[in-house]
Amino acid sequence: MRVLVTGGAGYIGSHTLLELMAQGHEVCVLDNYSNATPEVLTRVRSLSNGVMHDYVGDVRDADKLDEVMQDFQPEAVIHFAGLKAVGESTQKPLHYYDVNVSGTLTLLHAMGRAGCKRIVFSSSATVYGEPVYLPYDEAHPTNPTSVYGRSKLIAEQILTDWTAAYPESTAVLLRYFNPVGAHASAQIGEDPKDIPNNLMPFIAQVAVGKRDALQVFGDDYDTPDGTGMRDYIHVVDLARAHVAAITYAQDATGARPFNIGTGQSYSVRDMVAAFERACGKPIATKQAPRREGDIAAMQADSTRANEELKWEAAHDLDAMTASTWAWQSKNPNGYDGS
Ligand code: GDU
Repeated sequence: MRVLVTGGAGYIGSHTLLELMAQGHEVCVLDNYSNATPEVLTRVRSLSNGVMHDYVGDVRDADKLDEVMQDFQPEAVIHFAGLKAVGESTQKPLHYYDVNVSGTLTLLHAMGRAGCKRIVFSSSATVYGEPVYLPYDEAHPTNPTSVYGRSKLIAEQILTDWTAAYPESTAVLLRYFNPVGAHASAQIGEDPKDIPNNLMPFIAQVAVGKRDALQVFGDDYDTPDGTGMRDYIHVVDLARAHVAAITYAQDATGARPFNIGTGQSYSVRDMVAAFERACGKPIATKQAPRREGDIAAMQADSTRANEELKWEAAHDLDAMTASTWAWQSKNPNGYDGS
């Protein structure tokens, strides 16, 4: 299929491009490089013989979207383009709603003008909010606790209403758990611009000597070692879930959410220990208070994705940490070093 990938130069988008092209899909990237660099696509091209087009532009720019749709004639869109920092979303709520909600609306209008009826949407487990039960299944109540989480849920609801009004359309809503890891080539990976907000890139930067110590946010949660527990998923497994979603969208109609996780969860201390095994050196840590808004533990029930998307996670924790270390040690300054 011809697949338009918004935000294709980002962390998850770039890995997805490679998996799509490996399965023979023709891809077209639209990215505004607000949190990415064109070097990503240079590397993706060097790793694949597939067909990839690319445009620089913003998903809120209707004229640019029309140009891309007219040139490329996509049969499906994977919509990654968006903002994702939970803390920042509280400081800049209108900006988050503008990019994540208005961006999705502008894209849907452009798809309508171009006759494109399939979309795979980059959503998040954060739409569930405080767990009523675990593991979360897709029927779990949605009650996000941040502006970021609400922007994702609102976009999901818009997509659901859109498919209800246009019966031939389909929206696959992928609710990601915690993506980590890097491509086996160690050529592409996660490259946060400032101080990393997330655990794995922070640990990786301590290991490579860019940061002194990891702050462990909270040691008094109701978990076996007192630190927060998450369902970490290898980014290549997550990328493959998008390929499975594209295949599913070929025949499906309507909107359907899918959890994309492994069903296993690990604590902050588990992650530090696993990373120490991967890099062969100690990771310095400092105990810190709980981070506002964090929950104790979360974990996915991904049975629906296993059954309906015919997808399952294949990489274990050691593969996640080893690939992160390979990427970080070969690219200590991320894409800037090239
Ligand atoms: N943590 C630390 N120190 C750090 C960073 C994180 O101890 O420097 C801890 C957190 O307290 C938490 C765990 O590590 O217990 C994971 O934290 P992350 O920031 O890596 O991930 P979150 O689960 O908080 O959030 C991520 C994404 C969100 C959202 C969410 C969905 O950042 O955007 O999608 O997953 O589950």
